[in-house]
Amino acid sequence: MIAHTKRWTHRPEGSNWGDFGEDDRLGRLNLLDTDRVLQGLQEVKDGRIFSLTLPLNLPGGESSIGRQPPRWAASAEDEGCRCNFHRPFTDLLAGATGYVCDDLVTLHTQYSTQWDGLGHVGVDFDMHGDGNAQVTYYGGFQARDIQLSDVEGTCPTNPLGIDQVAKAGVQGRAVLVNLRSMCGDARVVVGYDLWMEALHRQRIQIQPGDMVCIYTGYSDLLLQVQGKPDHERLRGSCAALDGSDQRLLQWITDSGVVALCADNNAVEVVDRGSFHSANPKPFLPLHEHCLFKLGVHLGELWFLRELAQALEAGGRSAFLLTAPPLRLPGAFGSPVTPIATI
Ligand code: UVW
Repeated sequence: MIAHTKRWTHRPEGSNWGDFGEDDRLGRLNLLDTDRVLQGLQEVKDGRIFSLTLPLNLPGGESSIGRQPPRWAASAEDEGCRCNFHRPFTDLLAGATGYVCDDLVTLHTQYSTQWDGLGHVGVDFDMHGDGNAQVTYYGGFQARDIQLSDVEGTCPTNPLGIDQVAKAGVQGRAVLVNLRSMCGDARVVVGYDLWMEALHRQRIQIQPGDMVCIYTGYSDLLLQVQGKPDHERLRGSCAALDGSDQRLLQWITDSGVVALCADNNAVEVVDRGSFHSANPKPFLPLHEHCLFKLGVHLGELWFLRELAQALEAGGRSAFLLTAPPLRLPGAFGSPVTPIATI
């Protein structure tokens, strides 16, 4: 087999690999420079802030791909979780007074309000044009570059880890597209035409470097049922983007957006029924386009209702978004507590 000195020699058609440097790990987040932060600050008019997170124990129950709600350890000191704890930790502290509460929580990083990291979705791709397709991620990182640790309980090796994003910070101008006001609460598959109609009707000007939040009402349904989601009903509810619409994907490329953050579970429609091994196609085409080709991060299950209402009342759509993930080394995604300032 030929040893290649560069990570890749052919980039996927329509991708931007290499545009931010050969060893880039941030994708379009590179566009969030000081100018973008200052532009975001210009959208702050009265200083109101909105927390865009759900309670992290929602949606509730096990997700369709096996993600579980956060689990607290039993409140026993030797399991690491302390509640109203008063025994001194060491003999040196004998006689010290006071109580301590602290937590041990096990959580699926992408169970609730989250960022998908660029290492979340890979594709079989022949990046040297030698007929040898390999599992490949953004920027030509391969399966061998992204591995669980041999030491149980320690962080994976992942050059595209979400910690890169935490270190860079995530702050800049964002706009909210209100699909609920146009589509209502029924499942509407939003392709390029409907998307452009929403932008036009809401007079939204998207600039390269913007983060885009997409309000559909899905998280409101989750809040209503308080941890007991009816998956059948949810599948038939609220708008979601049509990842199979090539014109919509091309819009994402051309617009220069940095991130797409929706209040639904996958940004795009998750097609469960039309796969055939004779004619394979991507399970999540918008994920592949954004995470694998463009380095556009995806936010999912954000809580956007209060922000959407405030922006609508003010006749505006732009705001300052601050949304760093946890600096979890090598993680494939992360919970996030996004803050909108308007
Ligand atoms: C999958 O469903 C695989 O991912 P996500 O949560 O990003 O939609």
